[in-house]
Amino acid sequence: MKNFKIKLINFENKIKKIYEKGLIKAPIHLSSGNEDQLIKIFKNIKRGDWVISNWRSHYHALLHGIPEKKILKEIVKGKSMSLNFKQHKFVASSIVAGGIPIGLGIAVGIKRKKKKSKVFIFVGDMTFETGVFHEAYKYAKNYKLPVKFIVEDNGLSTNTPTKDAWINISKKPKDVIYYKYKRGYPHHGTGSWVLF
Ligand SMILES: Cc1ncc(C[n+]2csc(CCOP(=O)(O)OP(=O)(O)O)c2C)c(N)n1
Ligand SMILES: [Mg+2]
Repeated sequence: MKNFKIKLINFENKIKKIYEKGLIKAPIHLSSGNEDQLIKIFKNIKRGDWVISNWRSHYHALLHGIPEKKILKEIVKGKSMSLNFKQHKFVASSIVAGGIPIGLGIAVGIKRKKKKSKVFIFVGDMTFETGVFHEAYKYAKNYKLPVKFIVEDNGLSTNTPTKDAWINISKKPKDVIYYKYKRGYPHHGTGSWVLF
């Protein structure tokens, strides 16, 4: 576990260095600060399960067993915000809530084919407040789909405190995995001004 935490942190540090040299000509979204929580969550995610992520997906991709080199190659190409590796059952969308209906559709397919795999859908605390999330949550529950939602709460929607924007923060249902963390980086970039 300790080794994996170091692997995750080293990976973000590597991306940071490459980005600050101006070699990644697209936004990057680092997290930092949620390594322990994610390592624990991914203990229950099998390689045959699907992981649906968002713009902040580097840790999810690494923890789902996608080789570092493959991820790095895509990030350097400018694909950090939408890492997709179908062969590894990994989907990420840069659209807020964009991955949710995709994950739901995959789960419907799994159920129809009577397969055993599950779909794990990661959402930020602001994405959790969207109508898309709540419709998908109800649908997944009503049709007993093999879906598990994980809410990653850093308290922020880009730079807006989520609770200021939404006032009545939704109650987290008991069957949703939920964890809090303090973002170690700005919403995107590294905090340094980069000229391309
Ligand atoms: C449809 C859409 N609207 C706006 C954006 C811009 N945007 C990117 S991330 C984000 C905030 C998301 O906050 P949260 O779900 O809490 O995720 P976090 O980035 O904090 O992990 C917004 C508004 C977007 N990507 N897609
Ligand atoms: Mg957030």
